[in-house]
Amino acid sequence: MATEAATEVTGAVVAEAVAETAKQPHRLERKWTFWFDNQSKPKQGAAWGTSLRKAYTFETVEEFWCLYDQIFRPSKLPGNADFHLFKAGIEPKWEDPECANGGKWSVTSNRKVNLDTMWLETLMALIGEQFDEADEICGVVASVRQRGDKLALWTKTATNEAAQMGIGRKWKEIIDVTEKITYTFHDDSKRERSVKSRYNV
Ligand code: MGP
Repeated sequence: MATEAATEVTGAVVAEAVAETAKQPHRLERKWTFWFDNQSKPKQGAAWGTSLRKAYTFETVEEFWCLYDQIFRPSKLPGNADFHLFKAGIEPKWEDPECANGGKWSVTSNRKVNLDTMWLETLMALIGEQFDEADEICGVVASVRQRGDKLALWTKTATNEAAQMGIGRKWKEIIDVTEKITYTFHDDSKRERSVKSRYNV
């Protein structure tokens, strides 16, 4: 009898602890920022980046889901617009010191549904710190374009081939892509519009 009562009490305590934990926000390893760039109505002569806006910085799983559900799905974007998720403190620009010597893996998507899925899988992998080379990651960009939607995963040290290849391979698994994907250096993009890829995986 006494044992039964003790079990009941223990059960109640555990249930209360679980409920309490569920109420607490689940903190991420680091803070992340969503950005938005709407170039659908570009101002004549405006420099690149004029329409780029920092939208939200968050650090819990709950905030992430709320922001994702309400706003940050590429299928909600107008044409010629981008969403970005970058580590807080890094701007999604070549000029940012963390990106200046970097580059990006790119993948194109033909269907909106596919872009949404690949974007979400990538976001979860980033905030869940699933890349071994997490320090090398800057962020991800989803772009809606007439000639094909695309995702780009920006990384820090373009010349570190081993790190970039590791990230590229892992990213393909995460987004379930079997076709070849390519890596370009920002330095090359700065010099010319159509750049040659440096790595493929
Ligand atoms: P892009 O990102 O390489 O190609 O940038 P995208 O988005 O496919 O091209 P779009 O025309 O469909 O928008 C295209 C151009 O934007 C580059 O050639 C640069 O002139 C400018 N640009 C892009 N980025 C990411 C930067 C940047 O970080 N800094 C600066 N200064 N210009 C940029």
